[in-house]
Amino acid sequence: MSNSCKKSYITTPIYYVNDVPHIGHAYTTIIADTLAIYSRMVGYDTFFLTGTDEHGQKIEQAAKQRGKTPQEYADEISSKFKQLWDYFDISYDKFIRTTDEEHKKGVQVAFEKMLQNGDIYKGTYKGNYCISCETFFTDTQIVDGGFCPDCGKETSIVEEESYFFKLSKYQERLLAWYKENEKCIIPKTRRNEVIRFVEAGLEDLSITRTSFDWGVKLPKSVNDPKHVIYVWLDALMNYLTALGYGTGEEKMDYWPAKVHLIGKDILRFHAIFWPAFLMSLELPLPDHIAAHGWWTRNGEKMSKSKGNVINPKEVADAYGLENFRYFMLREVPFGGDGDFSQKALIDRINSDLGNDLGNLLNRLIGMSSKYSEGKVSSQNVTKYFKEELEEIQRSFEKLEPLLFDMQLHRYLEELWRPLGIANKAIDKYQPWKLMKEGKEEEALALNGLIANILAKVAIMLHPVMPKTTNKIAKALQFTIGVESYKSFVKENSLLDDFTITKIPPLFPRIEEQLLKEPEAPKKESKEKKEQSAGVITIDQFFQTELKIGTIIEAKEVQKSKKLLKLKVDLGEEQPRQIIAGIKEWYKPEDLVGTQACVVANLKPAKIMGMLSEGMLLAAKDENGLSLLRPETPKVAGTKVS
Ligand code: ME8
Repeated sequence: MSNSCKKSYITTPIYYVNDVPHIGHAYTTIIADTLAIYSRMVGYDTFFLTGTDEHGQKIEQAAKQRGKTPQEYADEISSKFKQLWDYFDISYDKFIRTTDEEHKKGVQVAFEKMLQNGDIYKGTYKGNYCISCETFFTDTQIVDGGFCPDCGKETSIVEEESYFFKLSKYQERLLAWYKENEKCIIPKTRRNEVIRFVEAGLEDLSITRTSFDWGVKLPKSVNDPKHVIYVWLDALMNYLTALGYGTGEEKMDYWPAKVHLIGKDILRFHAIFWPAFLMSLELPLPDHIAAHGWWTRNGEKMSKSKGNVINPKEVADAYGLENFRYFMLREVPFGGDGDFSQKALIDRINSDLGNDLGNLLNRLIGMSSKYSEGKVSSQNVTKYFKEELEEIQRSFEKLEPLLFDMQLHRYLEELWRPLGIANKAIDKYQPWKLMKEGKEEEALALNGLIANILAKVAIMLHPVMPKTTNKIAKALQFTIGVESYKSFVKENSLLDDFTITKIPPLFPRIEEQLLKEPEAPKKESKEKKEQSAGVITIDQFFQTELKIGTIIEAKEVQKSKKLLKLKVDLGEEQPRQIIAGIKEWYKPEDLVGTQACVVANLKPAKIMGMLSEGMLLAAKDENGLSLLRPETPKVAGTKVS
């Protein structure tokens, strides 16, 4: 950890209110929550921020589609995010909304400051705009002549008067920052990616829009009411306005952020625009911008339209919130993509949590009840298990730097090593044998070793599984917090003697998937598919009444180059009048007495003011048009089938 301060400011992205929270949002928030709990436990004065991003054209459109005002719509979805985080016991200190008055004011103050510093100028912007990503793309960036390189949706050309931020001015300073601060962007590969992007050259950034309304207005001092501030400037500023920037500064001593936790999709905004804005505002830059990977479903991006979105609440309700937290952090190396599967989740619960951790506690409860009426003592642990204790200590020393380096899966992997040592020690020393052999002191010391390992692991696992580890601590008669962290983890102290409290198994075995797999996107019914492929049923065919008609009269239609007026006998009381566009290919006199196939149940229509009571069937190719006729004469009115 850098020692810049004893403060620790941790943020998640503020989520767009155009969609309800899903497993991806939960992942970011759970990582941030883990870091925040850890931060508090190790004694940092911590401030954890999350919230919602509510302005912009995308939100304006989403609201409109639902017949709501943008504010009504934003209120509704924002509260869904807040409710979910509350349900998940996320330990945020502030939930910010970009529609908060203080935030809007803070954004305007920042705009004024950038203007004063000569970093904003007025110009015209023309570019390919993706509403979904709220981003302009250059002609070389767009794909297939007009599609967004990020989300694949169609972009539109937007030309408008705009204020620009002099991003290009900060190119060199940004590069220097990346190069001098190895961990400013985590993982390293992402940092390299950003360096390459910036080295290729930065263009100034359009930071206002005139094409819609739903955003923060420019400060009054600028007096240009048709502009609203670009959503990304508005959104990024939340990290400062949440601390009171521009409205009182009451919490600005938390700045700079220890870590901005984000998904890889929004790296460019955080790693390029944001530090440049901060430089312009003459503020220090964050310690880390950490970009994690993508959660997919069967290898595919999750989206509502594909029907493969995973609802994090359902997963947490079915499998246990903290098991779900553990799974997400353990399963995927930070920065990499991960595919969600219930099977993998069940394996982690049964194996890592159930076998390695839960069973160890059960065995300790069992053995200490049997051998010492539940009494556990650390007294002879060093005497018998010095080597094991040293090995454990080395493991814990390795743990510390891993969390803020975002090596969460390695952190958990490393944390499982002491559990492995404990489980192995039981198999190796076989306390039941020791007891039989009269080596009671050694057997009880082994229980002491196990209890101490469990206590230390519980403390370090606490940020990931707060409630579960509190239960373990309760069984072992201690409390997890700054004090116990200091004494058991930092100073390697051992537990005072205690009598174990029996608790029910923490991780009951899961035998089968508890959630129905989301239904595959609804398949079109066979019939529907055939219909759309142009296939009809026999019944549908017979809805068309086809008959053989005898043409008994044919006349030219005055002033028409194409039409002939025919009288056709369909075996009915009266011949029908049919207006046919066949004049180019047939002379009236040649038609009389011949037969043709007629659509007999067409709704009569008026053609050039004349009633037409049917249609002749004909085939036309480059050689001309031919009426379809029976090979040999048929009685007028014969059905065609
Ligand atoms: O981008 N896997 O908001 P957003 C992992 N408002 N993480 C995912 C994910 C997935 N499939 N889907 C979403 C915005 N996320 C802006 C941010 S910040 C100043 C403004 C997570 O609602 C991930 O953290 O689209 C990603 O960066 C974030 O949600 C995007 O949320």
